[in-house]
Amino acid sequence: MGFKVAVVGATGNVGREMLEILADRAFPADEVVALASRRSIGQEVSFGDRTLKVKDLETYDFSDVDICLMSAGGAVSKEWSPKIGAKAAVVIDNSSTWRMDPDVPLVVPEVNADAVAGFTKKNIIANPNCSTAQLVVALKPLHDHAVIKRVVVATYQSVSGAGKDGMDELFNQTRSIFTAGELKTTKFTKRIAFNLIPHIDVFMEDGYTKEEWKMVAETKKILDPKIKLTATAVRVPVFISHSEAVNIEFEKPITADEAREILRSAPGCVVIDKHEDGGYITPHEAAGEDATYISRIREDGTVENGLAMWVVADNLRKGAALNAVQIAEALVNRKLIKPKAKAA
Ligand code: 11C
Repeated sequence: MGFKVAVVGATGNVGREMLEILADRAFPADEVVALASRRSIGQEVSFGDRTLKVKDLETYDFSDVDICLMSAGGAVSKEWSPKIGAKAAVVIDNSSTWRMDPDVPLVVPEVNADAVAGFTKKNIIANPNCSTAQLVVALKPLHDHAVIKRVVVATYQSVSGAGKDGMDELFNQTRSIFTAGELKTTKFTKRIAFNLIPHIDVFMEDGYTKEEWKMVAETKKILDPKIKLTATAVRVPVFISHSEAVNIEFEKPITADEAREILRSAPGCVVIDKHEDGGYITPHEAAGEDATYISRIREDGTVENGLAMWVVADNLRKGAALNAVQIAEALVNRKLIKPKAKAA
């Protein structure tokens, strides 16, 4: 007897990936339901070689749902994740709404899988921001070896992080530039085609953006509150995959060769680091893949025990949908939940 899994936000970029990944990884589900807001009812979405008709979130009865993967935006999560949790379904929530709640675990399975056990207070587990997820996957094994003191990161984030509207805006602007059409800017604050925008999410009082703040706060919660981190988050004209230039200062010595060896055998990491033309990963190559790729690992002689590296992952997969499914797998593998149908 398998689980009943609901995917809320099933027509969005991340919801579609969640369905694909559940099917690809043969998650032990007897039934998968696709849910969304009223305007998407009746649309069809792919689940393996089947299609599912999208049902209405508002009227759905969650009583027999075991696991709910939620990716429908912050407002929907705020209202619905507690309601669904109250029906004894474990909600794995991809929004930022619950991440900093002390009663909600924030989990990247390669880093803190055991934290899933803390779901019981609210029946909610939070999925981190995409730019944090890939970063902590790469930092964790190095932290275990040499203890990270400080991280300086600059991100190069794809437009899919801003949803389908972000992808459409890059596509339409690029086409307009070549066809001398009207250049419309609605999703982003400035033109994104053939440009970069050093601004993701809202501005905070200290001049950082919320995206940058999330990387700091989430890294502390998932990996280690003692790590100091500063970030500059930049939107780039790439459709899928976030890239990060990461500079790390450690307490103990670590060479680039040691870091390469550690990362080569670390869960979720793939090292592509040949010191030759093309011997590194680019976001285009990481799109559609599950791994967090690490390239350009080198010692930074400007600080004691410093390393620099380049980290790339598919933001819709490791940054969102894959991480959520891995959290569900961690619950199942630890036998922390069992199918309601079986319990009845
Ligand atoms: C972006 N990282 O690229 C954001 C998207 O807190 O889950 C995900 C925002 C979040 O725009």
